[in-house]
Amino acid sequence: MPDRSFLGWPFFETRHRAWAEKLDAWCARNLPVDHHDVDAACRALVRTLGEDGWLKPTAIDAENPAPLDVRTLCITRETLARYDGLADFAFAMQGLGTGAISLFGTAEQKLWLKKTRAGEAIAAFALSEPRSGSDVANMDMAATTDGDFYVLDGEKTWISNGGIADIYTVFARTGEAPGAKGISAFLVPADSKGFKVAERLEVIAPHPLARLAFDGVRIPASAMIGKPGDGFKIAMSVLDVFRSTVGAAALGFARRALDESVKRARERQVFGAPLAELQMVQGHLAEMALDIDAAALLVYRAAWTKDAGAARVTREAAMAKLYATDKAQEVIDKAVQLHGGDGVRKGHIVESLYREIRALRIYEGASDVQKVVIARQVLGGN
Ligand code: COS
Repeated sequence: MPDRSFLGWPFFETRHRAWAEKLDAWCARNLPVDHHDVDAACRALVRTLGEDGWLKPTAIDAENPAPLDVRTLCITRETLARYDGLADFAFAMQGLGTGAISLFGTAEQKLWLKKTRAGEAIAAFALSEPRSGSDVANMDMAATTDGDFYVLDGEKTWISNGGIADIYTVFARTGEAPGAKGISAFLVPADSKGFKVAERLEVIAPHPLARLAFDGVRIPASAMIGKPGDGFKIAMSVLDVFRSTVGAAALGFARRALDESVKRARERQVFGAPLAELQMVQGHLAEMALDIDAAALLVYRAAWTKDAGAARVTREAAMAKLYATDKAQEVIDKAVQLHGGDGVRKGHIVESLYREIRALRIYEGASDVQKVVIARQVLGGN
């Protein structure tokens, strides 16, 4: 039985506990899905999650006016990740891909949110480029004005849901000022002329991922999200919300690794007794449980702080993401060790967790970038 004691912490309200319980039961009935064809699996997951109401917290508009509730996003990611990494991915990208629209979009742009919440449209967040990943302000992609239109030219890469998304939140240089102050955000439908998926990218934990090409993509000025030149701040504000949720997904993977390890330690006989009787094994299990609780405290502290109305949670979110993803990697590595040969056997749950966790220390701001962000906050900067 997974440890649910954290739900008793004062960060949560009754509605969070009820949501977690219902979602857990849903996951037990519906997950994991077959990952053989990841595009088809992802499309089906988005549709089912939408139909069954689980995508409701991913986007806000007049119909769903509550502020984005980061605790609900985190609990959902943690629970889904415990059962199926692809289900967590499908949920998370609906939120990240529409975050800028939820927070800064016009009523017209928000018409898309009804569809993304229902699982009828898939969303993606297109920020990284071949020449600028961690250094966002250095992006090359250009958006030039042409009457009442903008024309987008350039490339985006490592774009999750690239290839299956219906809409992309795209960041491009509009040139109001050099660097961070000359970037704007746009809503670009996948059927825009001149847009194409240049390359599908395969990674160790497969999910839809692509390099995208924009060749003279003409979009109306009304497709701009927020104001000209605000794109960098919009991207950072969205990441402030979703970085904590990456930590929550890592927590879900780590909890699953601990659950599997406890089971293994109880069942596996070694030198005439269960593995669990070896003090060295007990030491590993204790460290895993400790790392998970410490990570959960940081994740839910960040989520609660945002939900309680803080204007910025840059420091809290960076700490949560950094600590939870790095520690989950260590927890899962211990789980692999405790499983011996089975831990590296293709198809074993622990082997898949080992592959799933690695990218979380890179995407939405690598661990190294989180340290830069935390240090700047500590030193009193941005
Ligand atoms: N919320 C709101 N505004 C923010 C912000 C935040 N979290 N972080 C920075 N800003 C503002 C700053 O206040 C500054 O505005 P002013 O000049 O008006 O004060 C402006 O944005 C530029 O900030 P800064 O000078 O810190 O920009 P840098 O280019 O130095 O940013 C980091 C550096 C590393 C913080 C940034 O590039 C980053 O987060 N990189 C990682 C990107 C990432 O996560 N990529 C993954 C893509 S999604 S898979």
